[in-house]
Amino acid sequence: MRTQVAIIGAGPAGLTLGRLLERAGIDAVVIEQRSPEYVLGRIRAGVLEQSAVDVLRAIGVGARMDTEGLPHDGVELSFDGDMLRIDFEELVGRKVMVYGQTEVTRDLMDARAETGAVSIYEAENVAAHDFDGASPRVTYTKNGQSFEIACDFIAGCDGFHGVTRASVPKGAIHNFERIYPLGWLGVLVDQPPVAPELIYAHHARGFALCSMRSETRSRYYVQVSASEDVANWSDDRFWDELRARLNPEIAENLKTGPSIEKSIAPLRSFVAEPLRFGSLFLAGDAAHIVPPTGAKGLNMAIHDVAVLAEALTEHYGEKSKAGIDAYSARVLTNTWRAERFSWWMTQLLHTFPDSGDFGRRIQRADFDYLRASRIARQSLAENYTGFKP
Ligand code: RFL
Ligand code: PHB
Repeated sequence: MRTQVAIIGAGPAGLTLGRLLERAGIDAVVIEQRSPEYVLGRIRAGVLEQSAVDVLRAIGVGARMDTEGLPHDGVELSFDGDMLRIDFEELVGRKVMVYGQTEVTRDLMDARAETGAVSIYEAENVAAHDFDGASPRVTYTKNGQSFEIACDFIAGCDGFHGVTRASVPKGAIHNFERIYPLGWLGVLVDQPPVAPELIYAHHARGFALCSMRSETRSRYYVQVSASEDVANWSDDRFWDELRARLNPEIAENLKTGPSIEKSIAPLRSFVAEPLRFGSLFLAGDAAHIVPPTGAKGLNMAIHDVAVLAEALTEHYGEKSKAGIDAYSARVLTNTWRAERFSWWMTQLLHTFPDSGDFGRRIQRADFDYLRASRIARQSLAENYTGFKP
């Protein structure tokens, strides 16, 4: 088989890129190691920035998001039960859209199915070759048979544990990383959200987040240690711990029920540099990871592939290499901005084993500064809703 762009990975980055290229008349194939059901079963992000919403609308997959998504004008912070609302609309004139990653993925999959775009699921032993030379190709096996796709470009959209970044020679790539000694234990429940907006809560017992997927489905998280085993957390234990970390009046309104999903995600900051190696480009979680506190990962993935699609469109249309050459630098500028914000939100809101009394007082001072200063709140709002200079 031959295509113009071989996209490895059918998460939000790969599928959005596929759609962007399809719209630009560029031929692409998506190669994914899991089944469609497995991909849809991963419960992850919930918050889209305006720029991500704009991309999804522009590629014709925004209809369900616009009817079922929940536009939010702000979020609440809670510090040992003291509440502070960050009013995005009033501070920076922007909103965010609460719409699950699962639904974004489903909409993109449906769009591919409708146009007959080629996706290969359950591909094993996927490998990227010769991206340094003139004949890049992707190989894989399926049902015991070997396949090869010759292409012009390879898009590494295969997430943090994918093969593309790992196939770059060690000396050609520099990784920046911080691993936090923390994880988020998340629970999905068919109950109305405890409050109309998201609540990010700092508490001496640890961070908690109240989020949602719809008016009848809620998503909650509590900070746990990185080595925690999900099997130690009965639903009752989870609800007790969540209540203990929230403002008591809010905790009283919490509607609990049997969890329909429960999992632990580790917290990590990671950036690879550069993001282009000959005809191979890294995008999304394959290129960078942020702790989920700033709700940035999915938004960064959509940003990356929008830049990449523009560069490839320029290459095929105007025969210009400028976009391709600028890809890594453009994406890294946005990446480090989001890395800084996600790191800052994480250190403000979590409890760390080694921060001590001094660290806790600094966190409180940070919260009090937000309470007292419109400029501080504006900075948070600007970054959370997606700062693009
Ligand atoms: P994905 O979604 O990991 O998709 C990569 C795909 O590549 C496949 N793959 C391979 N395919 C072929 N061959 C191989 N060798 C392969 N290896 C892997 C995988 O099966 C998968 O289908 O990466 P992508 O597309 O870059 O998307 C990134 C986002 O998924 C991620 O950044 C977000 O989920 C992060 N995130 C959040 N982001 C937000 O913007 N807002 C949020 O509110 C938010 N909350 C979160 C989050 C992530 C979380 N977890 C679990 C890490 C909350 C959590 C708890
Ligand atoms: C979620 O709804 O899963 C979610 C929301 C906000 C975050 C992280 C996750 O910062």
